[in-house]
Amino acid sequence: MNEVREWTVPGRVNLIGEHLDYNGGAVLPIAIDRAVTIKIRARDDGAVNVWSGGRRASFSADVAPGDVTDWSAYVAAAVWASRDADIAVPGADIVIESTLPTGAGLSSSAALTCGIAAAFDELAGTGLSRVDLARIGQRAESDFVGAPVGLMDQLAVLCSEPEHALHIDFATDVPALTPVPATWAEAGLAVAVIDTHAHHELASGEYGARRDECTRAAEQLGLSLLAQAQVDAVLKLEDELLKRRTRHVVTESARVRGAVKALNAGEWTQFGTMLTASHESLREDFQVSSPELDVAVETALEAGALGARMTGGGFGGSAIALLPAESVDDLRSRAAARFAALDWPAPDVFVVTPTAGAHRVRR
Ligand code: GAF
Repeated sequence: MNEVREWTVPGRVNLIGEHLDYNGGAVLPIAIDRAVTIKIRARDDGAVNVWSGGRRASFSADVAPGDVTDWSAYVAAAVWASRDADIAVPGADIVIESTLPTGAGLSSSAALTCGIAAAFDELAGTGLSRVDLARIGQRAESDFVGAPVGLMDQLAVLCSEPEHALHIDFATDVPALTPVPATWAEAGLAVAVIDTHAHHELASGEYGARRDECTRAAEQLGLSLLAQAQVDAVLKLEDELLKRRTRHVVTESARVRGAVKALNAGEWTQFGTMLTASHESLREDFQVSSPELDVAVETALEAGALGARMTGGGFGGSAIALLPAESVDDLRSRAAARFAALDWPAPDVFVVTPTAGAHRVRR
């Protein structure tokens, strides 16, 4: 009987730098202390069996895009992308458990695909780098599931270090990764997630539409990537929509630079200001927020947050707030009351701390 191996793969919260990864900009996520656990045992008969939340699915290890479309599609996608990257997958039994909500914009899908790729890589002894594994996770989502995502989430869940944010600069073909100490807890502050329960779905058209708009704006500016645009780029465009998208990318890039300085210096008021300004830009210029996310951010600011913003792709999902640790309970009750008044289900509010990327649990 083959040995069972266990992997823990965290979700992520992006502190700032939204919709910049696919534009060649820089981002600043943390891996969080909510995770997917993957127990995996190799099989030699070419079958893949998956158990999760009382459900079971089975498919062949030589699965191809289009073959699996039910709840196990992300697992099938990771199997397909791993094999396509020359990792030998002879079959497997996989049990998945999670403390990471799905559809909350906290990268449960990246955690699953990257964790499975990392586990197969280790079982097969292929020895791929974490960046290569991240690309396998990205390929699984874009070419199997049909969500044309960037590479931020995969790198965050694979490469983060405990107590650090991960600055990822996508200006070059191989992204540059720099851990930045994340010390807000020492100042009595916390980062809280407000999961709005408004479903977020990247495979639906809006995310891809934003990518296309950014590509068009870059083309009109004669750039290969929109994050290369200078401050005056907006003046050179005629289309009002493309001006807005470009303004977000240019100003968000500046905010990431400012936020990294503030994080390094422990300038928390300044850091918070950047978060809130990022949300305004995502709401007005990039137009990826939602009523639930806007109310979550407003409520966090009313509860005394130094800054708050939506995190991840948007169109639902979660917001984050940087606030005094002692104000988290107040935020939770205010958010419950605001959402109830609007007939929305109560959001989940929980504190997250920066944790390590995917790792094998050794017993
Ligand atoms: C989603 C995508 F998966 C990321 O690649 C990134 O573009 C993000 O939205 C927006 O910053 O999480």
